Amino acid sequence: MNYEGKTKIVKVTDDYALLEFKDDITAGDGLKHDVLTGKGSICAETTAILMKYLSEKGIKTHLVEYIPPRTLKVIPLKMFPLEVVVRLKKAGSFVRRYGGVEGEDLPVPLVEFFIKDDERHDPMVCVDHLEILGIATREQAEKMKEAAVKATLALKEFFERANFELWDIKYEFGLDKDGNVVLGDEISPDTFRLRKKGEIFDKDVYRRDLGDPLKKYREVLELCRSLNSQ
Ligand code: U5P
Repeated sequence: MNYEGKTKIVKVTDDYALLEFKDDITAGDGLKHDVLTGKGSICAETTAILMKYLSEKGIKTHLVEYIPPRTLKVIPLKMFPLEVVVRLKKAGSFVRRYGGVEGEDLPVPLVEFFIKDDERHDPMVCVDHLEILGIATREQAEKMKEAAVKATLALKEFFERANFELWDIKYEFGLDKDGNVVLGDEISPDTFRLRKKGEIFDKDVYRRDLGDPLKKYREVLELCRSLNSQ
């Protein structure tokens, strides 16, 4: 069975799934859309490096192997229709909702759940919604929260080695065949905010029309390659 999303094609076979990264970039619930040749391979390899790092830190991910240039072999997951955001600093929709200054520290990592639904602009929900709407049990929600914070602190440490700041990040989780909560989808400049001395290395370059996003995405991949080989 095949599924096509805004930025990926998923091909499910008996034992594995293949996640093919497209060159598309979107923002604003899919209203802004472009094709950047080479983006798919950059995001696929970046995801592979970061998920391998996270699995070494004890976090269960769907990654089996990177198949160059733009595909990941992964274990099939039944995905929760959710985005799990962890914030270390104030930015983006946090600032729009609650105020404050971009880049200000949060005292502890903040976890937010959003239902994936472009038409409703991805409504933010709490654990009670997840239970009552039948999206996830309280226990599954707690597991997502715990894994998301652990992954974020590990990635923060990874990027800090090169003096980059991880501001926030979005994860997607699913259940494997044994019912374990496993980290799926991707980890790339599409899904996190990464800064160095005020310079933007993530999709905000595209969202805010600040230049060539691909140049920054390439620099993040080079950074991941070099930190990974240290
Ligand atoms: N994010 C996504 N996909 C979305 C919405 C947000 O990956 O559909 C990521 C952003 O790139 C950012 C974090 O790193 O989640 C928080 O985004 P925001 O809620 O501040 O827009």
